[in-house]
Amino acid sequence: MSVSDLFDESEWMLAPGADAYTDITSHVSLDGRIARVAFNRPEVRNAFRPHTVDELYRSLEIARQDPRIGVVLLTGNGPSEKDGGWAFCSGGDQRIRGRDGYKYSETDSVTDPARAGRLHILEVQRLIRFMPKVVIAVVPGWAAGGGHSLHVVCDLTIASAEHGKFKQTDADVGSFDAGYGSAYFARQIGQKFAREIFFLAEEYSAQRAYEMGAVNRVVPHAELEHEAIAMARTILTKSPTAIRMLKFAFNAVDDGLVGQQVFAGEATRLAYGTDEAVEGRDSFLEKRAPDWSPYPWHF
Ligand code: S0N
Repeated sequence: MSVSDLFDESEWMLAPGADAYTDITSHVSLDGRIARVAFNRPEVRNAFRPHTVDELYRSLEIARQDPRIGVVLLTGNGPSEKDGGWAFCSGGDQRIRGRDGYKYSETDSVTDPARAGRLHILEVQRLIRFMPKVVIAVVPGWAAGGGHSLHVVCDLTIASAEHGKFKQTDADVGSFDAGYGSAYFARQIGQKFAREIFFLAEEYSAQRAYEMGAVNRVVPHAELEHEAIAMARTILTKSPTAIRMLKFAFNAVDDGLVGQQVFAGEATRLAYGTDEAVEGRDSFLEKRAPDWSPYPWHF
């Protein structure tokens, strides 16, 4: 099978280190400016096990640190060879979840107590949230459970009209994302809809999710990745600094002091680029009083 039926090989090259991945695929556009990271376990609707999350984190971190990349597409490969089903991600792999910790794989009988209660998918959520690049959830099929939460935390969502489906199963399986997956989701689409989606755990089409404000665009299945790349190309025509500051401004109001810290760090980075800040540094190094006279008290 090729990477995915929607994957256009002529657009992509392998990302650094990607040939070692088993649970995901990771590519970069030929001009190096867009990353495509995809769950690659279609036989389980792209559920993630701890190893999947490790690879996901690594590939996203590589994209974060690549100064040419401005947009990341997060998606799921498919369809499943078993039944033709499509998925973005169906959340945590229920076969390896245990009371005492996580097994390393579904065939392993040993659990690792050091992993008990460790949900490092939340570290991936934070990486997406705080990455100064635009992350687009490209949803070709099911976004369920922890997979639903991942789409929520992405900056934008584009979904397949025919196969895109949304369902928050957390309460069905005794799990709950009480952070971005629910509370921030309610900020996005409103309290009543968010509570309905969690409390009833029903299935929503891409069109219905769009009407609720959870999805930006619904496009024909065959066009999904091309449309996502087109969105990315539009974003790449914009000022990187403006996009970065806007993302952190959108985040700040919901992220408390961490949000303020991230935004403030970027403001300080901008200030360090001014002659005024250079004068402050130089006066210290030259053991003299700073001369602020060229710098007005702007109004
Ligand atoms: C996605 C759903 C709605 C798709 O339904 P559909 O199309 O009818 O397909 P199925 O026949 O159900 O599935 C096809 C095959 O895929 C397997 N499968 C699907 N999802 C998972 C999964 N999450 N884990 C393991 N296997 C999965 C099916 O079993 C089936 O296999 P076969 O063909 O062999 O029978 C539907 O599949 C569905 O509802 N899936 C479960 C969604 C879910 O509840 N996810 C977990 C929710 N919680 C979280 O994600 C939070 C994260 C988390 O807590 C965590 C993190 C790491 C490790 C574990 C966990 C954890 O959950 O505790």
